[in-house]
Amino acid sequence: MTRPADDGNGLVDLDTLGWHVDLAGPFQTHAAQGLHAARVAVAHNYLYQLTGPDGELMAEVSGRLRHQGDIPENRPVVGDWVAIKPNQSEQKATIEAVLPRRTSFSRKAPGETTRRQLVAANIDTIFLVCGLDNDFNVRRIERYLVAIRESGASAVIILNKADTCPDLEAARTDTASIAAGAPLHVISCLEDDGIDPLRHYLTRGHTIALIGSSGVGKSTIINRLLGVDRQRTRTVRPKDGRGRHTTTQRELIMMPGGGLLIDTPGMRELQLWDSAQALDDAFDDIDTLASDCRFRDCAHGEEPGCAVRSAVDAGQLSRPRVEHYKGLKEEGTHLQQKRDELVRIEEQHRTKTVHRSMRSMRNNQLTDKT
Ligand SMILES: Nc1nc2c(ncn2[C@@H]2O[C@H](COP(=O)(O)OP(=O)(O)OP(=O)(O)O)[C@@H](O)[C@H]2O)c(=O)[nH]1
Ligand SMILES: [Mg+2]
Ligand SMILES: [Zn+2]
Repeated sequence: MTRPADDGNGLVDLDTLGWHVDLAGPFQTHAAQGLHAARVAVAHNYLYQLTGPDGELMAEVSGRLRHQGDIPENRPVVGDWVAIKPNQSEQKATIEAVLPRRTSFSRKAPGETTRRQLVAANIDTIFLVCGLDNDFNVRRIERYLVAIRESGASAVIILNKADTCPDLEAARTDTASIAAGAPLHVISCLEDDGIDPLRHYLTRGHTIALIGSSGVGKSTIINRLLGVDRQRTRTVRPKDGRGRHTTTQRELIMMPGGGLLIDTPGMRELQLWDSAQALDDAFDDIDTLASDCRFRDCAHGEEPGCAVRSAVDAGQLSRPRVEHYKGLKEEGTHLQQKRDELVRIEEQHRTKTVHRSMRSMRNNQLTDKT
């Protein structure tokens, strides 16, 4: 961890670390049991690097929490506030509870599974970083904006590698048209251009996570803001311009002048999780028009009286954006069906187990009587 101005003993206060007034209530019962508060800086598998008023500690979760951790969402993630029992002499601690999350960025876990994966918690702002080289893709930005909306954090779009882009104005205009109110920064880490305005977001206790594909320059931005090459970076592959997945863990970094940054590994895919409401919010231009469609459940296809289609035909709305919106909606519906199916199977399994144990209890009672 990089330390901000501390109390002279190397210890950092809660507010500097992003403590929020809403946590005081939930933490009270833990404080009454003599537990302390700390924040997760790095989450390894069942081993956590914490930072807080007790300094930097390695921690494991308590047996009780480990049991609850069978549900992945209950496991602490980077950015979480936790209640700990510190063991100062060994610079270790036990995590007894995860405090309620104010915001959390999640996605569908990669692969065939129908589970949520929590990426980071208690983030105020997400820097959505895109490269203006091969990575540039407004549809991908739209997708990320939905996930950010769902997280509860606010989005800031950063187009990096301006030095590689032959038509910056076109990239800026295309992005601004889908930004849905998110501030947009066009920067170049290579030429040290546009970095300073990003410092305005680094206020005391404010947590910012950098997310985006591999190789877009997330770690480079952190290094520029820090003024030292703390995070490892690596060139993109010359063959296709893709990143090499250099950052391998999510890590909370305190900025010397205030604020906290979370570096994250580049994402290969971002599949949306609870997206229905967030999707309508992030595409509120389409959602607003949809209220003028003749049918309430209009799918904006061939239906008569479709206000969305009319707007596209009149050149007031981008066709690819509408198609993408429809695609994301379908993706959400499909995922919801799979999740409902999973709940049904798990319910069936639970009922079977209960019946089996009731039957075995009855048999035992009969045996006792004979
Ligand atoms: N041309 C150019 N290259 C840049 C710029 N910013 C970063 N890079 C280069 O892009 C490559 C990838 O940067 P990283 O910071 O490692 O990217 P990352 O997003 O952290 O990637 P992962 O950790 O794999 O997710 C490095 O070689 C950087 O030097 C820029 O503004 N212009
Ligand atoms: Mg990185
Ligand atoms: Zn319609």
